[in-house]
Amino acid sequence: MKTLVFASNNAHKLEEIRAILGKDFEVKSLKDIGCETDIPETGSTFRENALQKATYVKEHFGFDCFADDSGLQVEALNGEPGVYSARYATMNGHTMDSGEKDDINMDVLLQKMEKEENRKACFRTCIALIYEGETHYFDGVVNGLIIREKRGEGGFGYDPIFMPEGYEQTFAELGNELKNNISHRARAVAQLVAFLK
Ligand code: ITT
Repeated sequence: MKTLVFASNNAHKLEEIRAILGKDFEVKSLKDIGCETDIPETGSTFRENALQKATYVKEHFGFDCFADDSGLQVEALNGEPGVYSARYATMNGHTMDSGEKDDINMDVLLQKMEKEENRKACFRTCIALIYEGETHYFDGVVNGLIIREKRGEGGFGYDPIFMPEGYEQTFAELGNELKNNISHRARAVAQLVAFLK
């Protein structure tokens, strides 16, 4: 059995990937290898950030490793919030508790989009894998529209304002099971799994 580190402490993401790769790979978290650093993500693309995290683990801990980075890209905003998705409101001058972060990020985006007719957007994930001395990338995209008000209670982040192509409900209304089958992350993970298997 091979050991791979997933450079994340997001329990939900870890559980999901372990369920898929469990029989063939031992997937360790950052905590499992004693990495307590908040690994810097200073790149200007998802790919750069994912590689930065995977490289950090390889260089400091020696394990083969994969890492992901994701976010929302809005066409009318030239791809914003992009790599700044998690801290979009802060970058636009707002201060807040971490509990309100998702809500205020969405408010900032909706306000910028108020007069905008072009509502096209996509969620994007890039996974960088360092495996047996080589680097591989796996991308996942889901296209959709930014609606004008928040709808639904499920998911996280920008889910209440994102309606994926082919559906009349937002990611937050569709429920986690369906979302996790069609999401950007699911698509990137599916490619990673196909490669590893
Ligand atoms: P890590 O510790 O794994 O980095 P994170 O919360 O930063 O966790 P991502 O890098 O995957 O997760 O995503 C960055 C931001 O992009 C996230 O905080 C959300 O605002 C947004 N985002 C990413 N995927 C999303 C999804 O499926 N639904 C809604 N928003 C999402």
